[in-house]
Amino acid sequence: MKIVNGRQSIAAALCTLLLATGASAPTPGDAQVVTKVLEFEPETLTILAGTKVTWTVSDRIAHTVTTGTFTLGGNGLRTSQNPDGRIDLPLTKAHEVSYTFSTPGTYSYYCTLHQGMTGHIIVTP
Ligand SMILES: [Cu+2]
Repeated sequence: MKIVNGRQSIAAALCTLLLATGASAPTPGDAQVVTKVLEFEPETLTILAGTKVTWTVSDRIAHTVTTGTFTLGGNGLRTSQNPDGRIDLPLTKAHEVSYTFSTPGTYSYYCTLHQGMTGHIIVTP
């Protein structure tokens, strides 16, 4: 009887492990990026194509979500930026930003108001 219980425990543990692994894999649907004291969290978000990403403010500071290319200096602050026009919207407590990424690729974005705020959305097929 003890052996059976042991096997059940192992099976339960494996099941939990599988569920935990499954939960960390990207799934289509909705995803969130939240601002935290002048950072986008997570800084890099991996999603499946067709996922709608919503940016929300949790640091009570006004930001923007602006897609494009940029270069970073050694201190992690942007030294140049080139918006691509895909997304360029104010992000405030009252104005969330949502965008559905339908085409696989890597999309970089930044906040035009804060030189240290950058992020990436990796869209997989
Ligand atoms: Cu900002």
